[in-house]
Amino acid sequence: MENIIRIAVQKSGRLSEDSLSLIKECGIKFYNGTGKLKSTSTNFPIEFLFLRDDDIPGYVADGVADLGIVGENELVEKNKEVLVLKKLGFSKCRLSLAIPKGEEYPGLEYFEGKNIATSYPKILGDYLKANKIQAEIHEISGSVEIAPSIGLAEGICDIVSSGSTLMMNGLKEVEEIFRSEAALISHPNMSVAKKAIVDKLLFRMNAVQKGKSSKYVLLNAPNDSLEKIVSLIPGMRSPTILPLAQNGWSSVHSVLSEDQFWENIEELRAAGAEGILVVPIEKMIL
Ligand code: PRT
Ligand code: ZN
Repeated sequence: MENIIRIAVQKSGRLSEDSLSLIKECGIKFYNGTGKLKSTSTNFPIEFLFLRDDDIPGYVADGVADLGIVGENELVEKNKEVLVLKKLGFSKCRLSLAIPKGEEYPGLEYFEGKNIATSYPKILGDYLKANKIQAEIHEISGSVEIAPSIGLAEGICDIVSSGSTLMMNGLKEVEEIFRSEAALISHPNMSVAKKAIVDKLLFRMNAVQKGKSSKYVLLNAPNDSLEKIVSLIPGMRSPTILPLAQNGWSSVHSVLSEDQFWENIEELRAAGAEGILVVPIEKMIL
């Protein structure tokens, strides 16, 4: 079908919720009943396939799905021919090497001749090769972190987020080998009609992402410090300045990144700004 695109998203797991809320924030409506494997939007030409994340790169490479949302770790590991259209900023994690807590770690040479358990044999293999370390890779599909304690391997290479799983299993992180976040991927050769739909979706996703990282700031300021305040919150084109009912005061409205706001807050207050409101932005189109 040419006038509809198909996107593969994780059925249930760490990527699912953020993937679906991003799509909803793009104004795309769909029914996501439990146990459903397929769904079609009621107001945008897109169909959803709910899959295991491991299968997403392959489905997109084969063209069964036109788009997919998957972790970069899975993407690089599966090594399929797809394009990365956009990094999505959620499901951030790292792939790291870890060893038993009590072991001395002299550096990567620790792993020379050792056994390493992982679910990421390709990424680990490439890393060891690039660093000229000869080690045995023991591929297992889950519960990697128990491998050292049951004598299956001397070290592991696994996804780490907070680090608490490693700690609970008496392990310590010694090398970070890969950083990952969720990415929007596409089939490498899409028809012009499908590309046009994907462009529409990307336009919306960009607006949502820009909105999230920006804030709408309103504040009151004495007129004699307006110049200073405007320089601290320059906004998209320039701030809006409205007179207050009280003589000598104005209300200044601007849009800026949250980081920029916090960096300048003391200077804003020192310049006489008061009644400062910071409001979230849902979508932002420049
Ligand atoms: O069923 P399906 O195959 O679809 O899901 P899955 O079980 O393979 O994957 P899932 O849902 O666990 O993770 C999906 C993606 O989320 C991963 O491919 C990563 O890109 C990303 N991600 C982000 C994580 C984590 N954070 C994470 N903490 N994936 C896994 N973990 C696991 C890790 O394997 C380890 O067991 O959480 C543990 C470590 O967490 P901390 O916080 O204790 O360090
Ligand atoms: Zn998986």
